[in-house]
Amino acid sequence: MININYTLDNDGFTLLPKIFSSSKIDIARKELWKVIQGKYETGIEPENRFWNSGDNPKTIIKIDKPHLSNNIIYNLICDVDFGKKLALETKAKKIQIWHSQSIWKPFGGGHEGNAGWHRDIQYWPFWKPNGVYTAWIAFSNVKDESGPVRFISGSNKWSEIQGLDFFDKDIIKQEMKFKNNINIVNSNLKKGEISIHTSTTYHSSGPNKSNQDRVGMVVHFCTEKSEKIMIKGKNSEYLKQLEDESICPIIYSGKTQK
Ligand SMILES: O=C(O)CCC(=O)C(=O)O
Ligand SMILES: [Fe+2]
Repeated sequence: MININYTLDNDGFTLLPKIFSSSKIDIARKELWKVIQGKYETGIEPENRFWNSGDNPKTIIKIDKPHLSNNIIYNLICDVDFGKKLALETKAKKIQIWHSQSIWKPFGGGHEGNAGWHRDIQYWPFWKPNGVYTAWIAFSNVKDESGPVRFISGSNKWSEIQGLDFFDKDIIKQEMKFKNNINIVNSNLKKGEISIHTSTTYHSSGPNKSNQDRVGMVVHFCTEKSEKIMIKGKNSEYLKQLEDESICPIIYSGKTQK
């Protein structure tokens, strides 16, 4: 259920009403499945695959930048109302998508479906934490039993906890690093609804105990307030892609709305 009281500033996340129609989502979900199966309509491979045909069909399926491989997915995340909503919520004048992922969690996979506790900024050495966010678009109805993304309210203000990782499926062990009295909120969304979280908000997701796959399209975006960090080595040129809107579309460019 949507609780509009969670705010990016106080809680580090917010849950928003439906933006995408169910029919649009259903179409995009079918296209996403094609990308997962290795069928690339544009002829372009996604940036990275953490699952391939023949792998365990019950484990979490993560594909990076599926929007490169399919125009329906690309067009969906460029939706004008989506861009406006992200700008409104982040009080930004410009919204540019710089990365995307699909996270498909099959039902019945137990802990294989887990995504371990992490904050997104830990994977982005080239960004300062402020002004970079993640939107999660529900491609299926997500309930307590589906293994929803869950956020620790207020963890956007915590200092970093070492040793946490998305790919660690041992969530119980990870949670021994947390203090008592943390407030974990399930991001239960209907198909077409979205959540947004800041780059420093801790989140994870557990097993999908429902009888339907839980499917999310993850959109990482920056704003005019985002600041780059110059780094050396492998990813030193990563953000050069921002110059290419076929990879990093600007989906809102206008006045501040709040
Ligand atoms: O979909 C999930 O379970 C994890 C998503 C995630 O890590 C994110 O949206 O940043
Ligand atoms: Fe994440």
